[in-house]
This record gives sequence, C-alpha cells and structure tokens, in this order.
Amino acid sequence: MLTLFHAPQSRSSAIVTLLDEMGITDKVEIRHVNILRMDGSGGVDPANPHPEGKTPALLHDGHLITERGAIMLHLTTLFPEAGLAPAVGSPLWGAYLTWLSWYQGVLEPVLVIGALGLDHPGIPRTFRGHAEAAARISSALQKGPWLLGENFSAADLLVHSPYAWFQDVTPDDPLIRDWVARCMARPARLRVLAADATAMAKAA
Ligand SMILES: N[C@@H](CCC(=O)N[C@@H](CS)C(=O)NCC(=O)O)C(=O)O
Repeated sequence: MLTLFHAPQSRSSAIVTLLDEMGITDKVEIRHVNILRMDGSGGVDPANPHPEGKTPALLHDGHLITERGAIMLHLTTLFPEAGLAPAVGSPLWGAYLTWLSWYQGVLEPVLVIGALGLDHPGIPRTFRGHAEAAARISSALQKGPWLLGENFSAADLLVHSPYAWFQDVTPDDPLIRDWVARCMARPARLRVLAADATAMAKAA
C-alpha cells in the first residue's frame, strides 16, 4: 500500500508528475495535505506524517520515505517496467543515483543559499557554486537530450524542477534552457500543473 502526501503547487508536485510519467497513478493513493507556505499562509497538517510537516512524504506499508530523490528512487525501483530509470545495478543506474543525490546534497542548497543572498567562504568551499553546478548539467547535456543521454528519467524531472519554478535563475546556456523547456513541456507536467491549479482554486 503506497500513499503520497501531496500539497498542490509544492515540491510534491514533482512526485505526482513522476506517478503520471510512470503510468502508476492507480497504484499510489494521493492524499492532499496542508503545508505552511512561504507567504505565511497554510499551516502544519496533523494528517501529514512527514516529521517536519513538509511535502512530499510517501508511506509504504507503514514505512515513511521523505526527500524527493529518495521517493523517486524508491518508486522507480519498485516499478522498473515504467522505464523512468536505468536498470538497477547497471553503470547508468550509478549515474542516475548520482544525479538524484547531487540534486539533494548540492544543487538545491546552492540555489537556496543564492536566493537568500548568503555569502561565506565556507559555502563555495563546501558546495562549489551555481556556475560549477551549471557546468556539470551542461556537460551531461552535450551527450544527449536528457541527463542520462537518450532517455528521459526521474533525474531530469528532479534536477530541472527549481529552474521551472524560478525561471530567472536558469543558467544562460542554450543546452540547459532547451532542456528545461523540454522538461516543462511534457504532457505529464502540464496535467499536474492544471490539476494543482484546480485544487488551489477550490481551496481558496
Ligand atoms: N528536501 C525536501 C524539501 C521538502 C520541502 O521543503 N517541502 C516544502 C514544500 S515546497 C514544504 O513542505 N514546506 C512546508 C514547511 O516548510 O513547513 C524534499 O526535497 O523533499
């Protein structure tokens, strides 16, 4: 039994998009929960099992999985036939794991630190900077339309996501901009955007 706790127009939208991309929306129950929004609206929802009241959270037979990278890895491993990740244990799967982990451990912190305008020599010493991150993405995209080459994967879904939300921080590199545009135009994303907008309008 799989249950996804989702707040429309939040980071959990990427997981709902993944379910759609994988064709497994009938295998995961989606429960809408409230979250505390950046503008101060909303609030922590007692129905949400996430220990910090955040979304996404996935419950699998009573076991809690949080962090989009981990949830994506879990779902793509549970449903390999959906084709959103390379074969488990293959060399390309190692590259896939790298993108998911690098996103959580490096790219998102770098972007948040940049958005907050924080500056300390320890920050680039630890994470490097956005220029280095962009160079890494660009280098991958020189080899194919997607981060892993010929096939779209959950790694593209996760790594492009901050650039879809905050398009002005997208690096000024045609390879990256075209890739973000390709990711944003995918029918699954457009369906989830529309469903989220409807849910937000109903809640208002
Ligand atoms: N590192 C987590 C971040 C989750 C997160 O920050 N979610 C936001 C929604 S965009 C949230 O739930 N915020 C509510 C809060 O901060 O209380 C992930 O990638 O899954």
